[in-house]
Amino acid sequence: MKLYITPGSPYARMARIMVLEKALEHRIEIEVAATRRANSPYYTLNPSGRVPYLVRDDGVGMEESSLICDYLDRLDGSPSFPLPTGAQGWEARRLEALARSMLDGLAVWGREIGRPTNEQSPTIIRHEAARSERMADLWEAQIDGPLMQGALNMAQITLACTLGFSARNPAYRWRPVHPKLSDWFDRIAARPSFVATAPPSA
Ligand SMILES: N[C@@H](CCC(=O)N[C@@H](CS)C(=O)NCC(=O)O)C(=O)O
Repeated sequence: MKLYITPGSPYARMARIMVLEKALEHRIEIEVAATRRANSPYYTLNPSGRVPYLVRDDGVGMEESSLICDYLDRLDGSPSFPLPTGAQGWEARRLEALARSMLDGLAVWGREIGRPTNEQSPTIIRHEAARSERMADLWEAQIDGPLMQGALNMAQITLACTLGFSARNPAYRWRPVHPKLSDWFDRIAARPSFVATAPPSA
């Protein structure tokens, strides 16, 4: 199978972390895709042009980090990150959705600052910067919960890839007033799968 990524993409990073956490390196080849450029040959493979993108052994391609992570987790028939049942399952999905919501905002901000300066929108940048501050405040209050402190799960992977995106945006400084979140991030960022997939600095 082939997993298409870019080294700086936090969404692709989730899939790359899953490959490492599940020890699937022998089954999944990682390919760097040429995204965000006119007429990239990657578009013939994946018309949306997005990463992550997993081309399965049967030749079928799949988008969406959450779908790809779930697929990779179940490849060996023994999922390591299944959703808990009952109320805990809803809590896990609630937390994962919160983390993804924060990441989606940061991705908009990241795209904006990637444009030529004269095409950037200060309004969008202000809006996303403010959203990211509110979300970091929320996480500072939620990070002590059992699902964020317990065994690795998709909510933790999503939040850690979100916070790690600060390497790509120097203006996204969430650490100073969020000491608990900062400690939590440092612990999870030390895992080999996170170290190996750390995004290059902008
Ligand atoms: N909802 C998607 C988002 C994927 C996404 O937006 N990826 C970005 C990189 S961070 C991308 O491929 N952008 C290329 C483009 O917009 O053309 C997921 O969770 O996989």
